[in-house]
Amino acid sequence: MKYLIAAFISFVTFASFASSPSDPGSGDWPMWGGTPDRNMVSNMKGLPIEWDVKTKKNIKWVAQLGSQSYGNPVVAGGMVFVGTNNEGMRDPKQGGDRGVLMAFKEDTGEFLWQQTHEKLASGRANDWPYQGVASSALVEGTHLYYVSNRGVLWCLDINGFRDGKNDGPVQDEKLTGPNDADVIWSFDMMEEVGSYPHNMSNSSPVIWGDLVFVSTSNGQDESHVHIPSPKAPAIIAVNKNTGKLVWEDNSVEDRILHGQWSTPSVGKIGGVDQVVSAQGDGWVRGYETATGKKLWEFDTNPKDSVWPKTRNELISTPVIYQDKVYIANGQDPEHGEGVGHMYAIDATKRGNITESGKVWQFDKIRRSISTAAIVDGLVYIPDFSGFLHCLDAQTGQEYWQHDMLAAVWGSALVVDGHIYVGDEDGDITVLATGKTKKVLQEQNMGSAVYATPVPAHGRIYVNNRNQLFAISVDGK
Ligand SMILES: [Ca+2]
Ligand SMILES: [Ca+2]
Repeated sequence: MKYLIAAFISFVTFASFASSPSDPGSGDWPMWGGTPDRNMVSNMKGLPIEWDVKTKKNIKWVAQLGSQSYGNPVVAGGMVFVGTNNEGMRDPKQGGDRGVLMAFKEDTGEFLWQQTHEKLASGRANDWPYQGVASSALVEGTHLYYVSNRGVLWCLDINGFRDGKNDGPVQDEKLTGPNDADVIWSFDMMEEVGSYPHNMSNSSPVIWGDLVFVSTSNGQDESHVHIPSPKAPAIIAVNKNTGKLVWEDNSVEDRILHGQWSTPSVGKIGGVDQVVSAQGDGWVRGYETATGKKLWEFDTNPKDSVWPKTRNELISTPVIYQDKVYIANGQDPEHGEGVGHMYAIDATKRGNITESGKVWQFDKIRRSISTAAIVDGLVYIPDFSGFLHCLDAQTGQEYWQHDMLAAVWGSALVVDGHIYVGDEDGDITVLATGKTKKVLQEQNMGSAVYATPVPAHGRIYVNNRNQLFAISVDGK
């Protein structure tokens, strides 16, 4: 009887997980978006909707980061990992301007270890001063993957040297103390595939099977006319165990409008495992995961649009939901506000699907670099002009919008009937999900929030420019 009950419980668990592919199902938040489809939703319950960073109400802990933090936190293996710069220097031996990935203990916020990267000698063209590590890490088992400010894809041991072992084929780390990173392997995209990242490398890895996928950030040089590496791929697939290149694709060729700062997504679409990549010519492309065979491509810009006034690039991450891809276009925040377009794309179609794959187009969004959260048939997506939109996932009809009164760089997280979204003024607004707008709370984090709040084990983790917060009801 006991075994029967156990079997039944595991069946129920599997069924509830299967019905919500966008929830990691483990209580962790191990990658950007939580799951490979990148849908910013979670099934978690009991998260706080109000807190106060001044009085410490519902604040579990606060950890110091650098002065600018564009990476988003991920939570796995009892740790929180986040990208930042080196202005909160943890080790005087590693001084100066660097990109930094930091690991903290999930329960206490104790700093555990870091990996730092000096800036590229080529300077702002490839590696903008003080912007640090802008990639959100991915954790699978004991391995952590991210892209550094130098355009290198890293695989590290999440336990560093604190496990008393130097893991992986890389054994010649110069720093091997308890606060240093244990490297498994690395893949230098500038050296290996000739990419020339424009201003920063920021792709957040995604894994499917044995492959890890990242964008190369290949782009223009500082002239904003010339593309130094027109033959370099926009997306690569690397074996997650060996760090060897498996496939690459350069459909974008020399048509990059500016940079390539979107991040790939993966899902089963129409029964086919696809990696979806938003690229520097404003097109979104779908590939067979195992082979890199291109399945479809979709232009997100109207034919008569002109760069940079009305034609946009893609910085937002594509979200895969019920065989469709949801994405908004926009531009580098430095370019300011402007017109944008949002699409639902039927990714079961093949070839150039700009017409045949267009399920709907929404033109009342402004330029957006945010990623959608889709739940119960509703899409929640902010834009860079500060409007949060609620759209019908099937039709694109807008139910409501909310003016945050400041630019939004991050994305909305939806969990337990609540929408959390941060803005450049440092406010995090919490709204109720549903077809009617309802603002529940607003709280200020003390400095700009470029990141997206993430849920893990009953807490919310979010970073402002220089601090990482763990937020939970009664500081649990
Ligand atoms: Ca180790
Ligand atoms: Ca090692």
